[in-house]
Amino acid sequence: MYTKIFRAVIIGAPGSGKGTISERIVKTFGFLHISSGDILRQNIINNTDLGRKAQDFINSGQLVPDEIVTKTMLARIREVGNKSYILDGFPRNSAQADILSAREQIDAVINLNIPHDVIISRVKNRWIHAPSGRVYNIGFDDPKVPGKDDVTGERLTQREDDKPEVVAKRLQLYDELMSPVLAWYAERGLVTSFKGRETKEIWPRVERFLKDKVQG
Ligand code: G5P
Ligand code: MG
Repeated sequence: MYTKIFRAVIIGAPGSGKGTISERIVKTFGFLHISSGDILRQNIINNTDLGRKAQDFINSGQLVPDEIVTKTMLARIREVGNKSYILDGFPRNSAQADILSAREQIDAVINLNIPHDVIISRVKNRWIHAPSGRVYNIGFDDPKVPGKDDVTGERLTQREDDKPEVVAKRLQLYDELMSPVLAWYAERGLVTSFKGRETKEIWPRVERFLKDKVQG
């Protein structure tokens, strides 16, 4: 459908809708979704060496050390090869952004700008199917059967790091570490920001933006 290879990064605070918007990008444009958080959570479920190393950092709202995440993410990007992708959750600070820019040519940065009060009320209602990364929200994107994943029927869980005190910490860390990363991408003319309170107002704008980019 779309032949041009496009490499995008999606940036936004915890709970801003990066996963939700990425899922729609996957469905509409066929991009691959590479989510550092999903990869780390899958590793925790599978009790891998990486999962064991990452678990305590994630549950307490801290970043997993750069060398662990960077190695994993670069390997995944390499695996993807010559395909369009949307990177979600990586880079997460200036050091990761430097490493990524040395390896990959990023075509666009989609910045989701959602007020903190909206985020705090959303994450309380978030339920996930951790093995796949599928995300639900009570009252917004309900599973067909309460508490069960639509595709596998398996049990949904809440994220350990969605507890209010951990969310507050993640939001603070995000502002501190991502402001310079956003500024760095903005200086290079790569950032397009989408401001709003709801995915239904943001998604049509992201869709139009990407259509112009991939067809242009
Ligand atoms: P993650 O997994 O990267 P965050 O904190 O960046 O986590 P998160 O929480 O996954 O981001 P999101 O993907 O931006 O949020 O948001 P989402 O899941 O799509 O939407 C949030 C909720 O709102 C969902 O329930 C969704 O259904 C709902 N929703 C969406 N739109 C609407 C709407 O319009 N209305 C309503 N009512 N609801 C809506 O990172 C987690 C941890 O992993 C480690 C760190 O420890 C990090 O804290 N990590 C890394 N560490 C180091 N370096 C890296 N690069 C790392 N990457 C991850
Ligand atoms: Mg996410």
